[in-house]
Amino acid sequence: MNKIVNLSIKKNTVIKSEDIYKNLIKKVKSLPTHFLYDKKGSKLFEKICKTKEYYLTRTEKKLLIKHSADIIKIANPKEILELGGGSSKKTKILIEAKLKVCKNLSYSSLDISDEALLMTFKELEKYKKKLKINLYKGHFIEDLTKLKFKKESRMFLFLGSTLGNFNNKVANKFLKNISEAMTEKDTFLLGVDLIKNKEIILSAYNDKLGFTSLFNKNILHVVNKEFSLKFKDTNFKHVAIFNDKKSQIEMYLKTKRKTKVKFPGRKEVLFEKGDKILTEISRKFSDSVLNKLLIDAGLQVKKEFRDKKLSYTILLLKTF
Ligand code: AVI
Repeated sequence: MNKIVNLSIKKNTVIKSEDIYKNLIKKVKSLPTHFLYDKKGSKLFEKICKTKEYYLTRTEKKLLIKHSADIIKIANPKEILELGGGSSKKTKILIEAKLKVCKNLSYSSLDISDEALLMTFKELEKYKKKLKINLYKGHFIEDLTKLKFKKESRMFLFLGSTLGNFNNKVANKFLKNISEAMTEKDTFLLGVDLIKNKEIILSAYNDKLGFTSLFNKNILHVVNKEFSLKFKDTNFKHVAIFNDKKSQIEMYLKTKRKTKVKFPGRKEVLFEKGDKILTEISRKFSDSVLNKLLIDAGLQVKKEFRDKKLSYTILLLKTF
């Protein structure tokens, strides 16, 4: 088994109980999104990806199957570096395309979740003879620059429209970080969900089997464990709405009844019936918003692979 290298998440980026408390007494209450992705959350996300409503994974996979040979030919990577890759099922398509035309490849995955990294390893283990696998535990914004790279051409991967989970400021910083880490030989493959019919988007975040609801509520178990709290998930329901103005899904936990949560060494946080806690945003980009983000980060499109019907795009980018 490959060892997971811990990039030792900086102390000042570790969230304290105090920060959770402060965010829950604000008018717009929220919990940090990354707490959705513990072991159970990562498994539930895998299940969401397989639901019939969640078009993102399927569409992106289809695009990769169709264009992987082309992507590999243009990018010609010696190393693939995936940021927040989840279980890397889709990345396998690119790795296979590359291994068809060459015998050696390095693959590095940087993810916040041990579980996701282990799933990645399981998924890619069979290529071990030809593929050097490096697993890094860390945050793909703060820890990206800590990675040691080969000087040869690399392809950064950021798939699944995870960019949509960042607000504009964070997305901007993230893209700039990547752009600054890139040399002119490197490329960056970015998968992004675009604006489309609202009903299609809404149903993707309100699947009938209820996996998104379980995934959302799981954040309460994570913060309970992490900060010795006693949120009862039965007091909350999953709500996902589409904010037209911001062009984003907003996922909330809405209180079903008046409820309170005691913070160790602090007062209780009181929730009125109907109060909402924001747990995640998922932006759906227009071409103009996306282009502005790319230009601001010093990135330009080398080639685009787009599914017109489901409005999803994979961009092969380079720096300018
Ligand atoms: C990981 N990320 C791209 C997913 C999304 O679609 O924003 C997370 C997710 N949340 C609910 N369903 C899926």
